[in-house]
Amino acid sequence: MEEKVKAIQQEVEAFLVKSKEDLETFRLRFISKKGLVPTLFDDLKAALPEEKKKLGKVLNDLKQLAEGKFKTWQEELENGAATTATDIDLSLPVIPNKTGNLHPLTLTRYRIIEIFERLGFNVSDGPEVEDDWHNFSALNFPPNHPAREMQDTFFVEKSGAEGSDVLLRTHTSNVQIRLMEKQKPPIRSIMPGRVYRNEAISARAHCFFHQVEGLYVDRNVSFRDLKQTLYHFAKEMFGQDTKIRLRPSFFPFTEPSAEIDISCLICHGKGCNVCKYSGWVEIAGSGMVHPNVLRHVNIDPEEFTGFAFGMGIERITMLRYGVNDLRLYSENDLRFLKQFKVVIG
Ligand code: 2NM
Repeated sequence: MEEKVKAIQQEVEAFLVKSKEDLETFRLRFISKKGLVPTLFDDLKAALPEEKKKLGKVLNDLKQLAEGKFKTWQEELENGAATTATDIDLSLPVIPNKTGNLHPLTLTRYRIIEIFERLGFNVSDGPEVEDDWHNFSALNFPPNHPAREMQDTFFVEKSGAEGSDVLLRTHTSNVQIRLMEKQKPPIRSIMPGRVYRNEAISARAHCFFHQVEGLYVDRNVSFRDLKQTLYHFAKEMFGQDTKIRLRPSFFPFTEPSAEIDISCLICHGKGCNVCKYSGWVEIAGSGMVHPNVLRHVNIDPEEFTGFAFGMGIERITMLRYGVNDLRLYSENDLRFLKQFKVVIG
């Protein structure tokens, strides 16, 4: 009898339950009225009186073991948790996914490039440390323009000689000038890049930020090409029901010039604090390339015309994702950066 008990105990201990079916098999085999453990109690009645006490205790222990196991498994299966009998412990913490992700400004830059590449624009690049000629003079900035002051521009070297100061570019238009110097029309190109301005850092201003400028120069390029191109861009970027509005503006390098607004994405024109209750938000500056600029790069303004535009990547990213502080882009706080995890491809 003792051996029989031992064998059954070993079997109970080795039994694996992974499903409700397993559990029922366990119950029928060991616990149910005709199961092995109750049957042992029947056998106990026939045992010798001097053995009864000892065997009774052993049997009670076995009964408790079997019923205890049954109860634990039953609870685990009911809670949908892993059973202690499986190899996989689903209660362990997950292995963290340590892959990085693209910066939100990079995501926006990629999207802008994608939209313009489909229209036949290519991407050009140029230096961030620039001379005065390519950053100001060639772009028709007059000699005493305020942007040329120390308060607005970071100078690397101030030589005093006209056109030769070295500075950190204040816009990516320097790349347009360099491109037109070495390539003649047709030109259809966009220039994404970092630019620098001597500004105090706040939620709305930073001493460096990112722009995408665009340039299209050919015969018969007109203002309506500009308008339709930026209308197409706005719809691709912000949704097909986006409207645009042009407001007259002024830049030294374009004439005429216009500021481009889009209908407010947040309130759809009803009025909110993103559009300051106007229903419109500014996204870009633009205009027809000034004839003086074309002359500076030896392109005949009688033969060729062009349009140009510039937009801030930070600003477009703010509208896209609801970012409300420029400083977030450069603080490298992972709690911010991790929110832009996207699956590419
Ligand atoms: C802007 C707004 C309007 C611009 C003009 C030129 C060039 F070189 F063709 F004259 N490049 N970029 C331009 C025009 C930039 O940024 C707000």
